Amino acid sequence: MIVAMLAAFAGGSYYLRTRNPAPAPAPKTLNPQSEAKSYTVRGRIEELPVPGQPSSTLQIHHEEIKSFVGRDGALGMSEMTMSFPYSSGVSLGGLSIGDEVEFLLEVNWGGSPLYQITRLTRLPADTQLNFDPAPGN
Ligand SMILES: [Cu+2]
Repeated sequence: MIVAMLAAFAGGSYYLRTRNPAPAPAPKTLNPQSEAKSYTVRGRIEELPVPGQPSSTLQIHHEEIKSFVGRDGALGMSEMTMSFPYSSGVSLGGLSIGDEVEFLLEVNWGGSPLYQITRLTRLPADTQLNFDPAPGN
């Protein structure tokens, strides 16, 4: 009895396998929006989040990121000051405005958040960042 049931089950499963093959795995897409990328970036801290002030952010003037792939696939991001979300593992303790830092920026245009800093270290105070000189300098 049990043997008969097993045989029937095995036969049924064989039937399903042969008549309804599983769909092939989707081919890996080359769409940049679904590719997670990370960039090592240097910059200077312009603003730090202040506890109790939700509008305050981690703001960094970052160097040009030549290999950056934008949401539309465009290559490169110029130097600019912008706010960055950061992961819970990133400690900002001991950092001050004006500090020069190197950070890992993880970008996933198909994810949430779209981008965030996942690692950040302070650079030596005499680090020369590559910023365009301000007009008149
Ligand atoms: Cu930017």
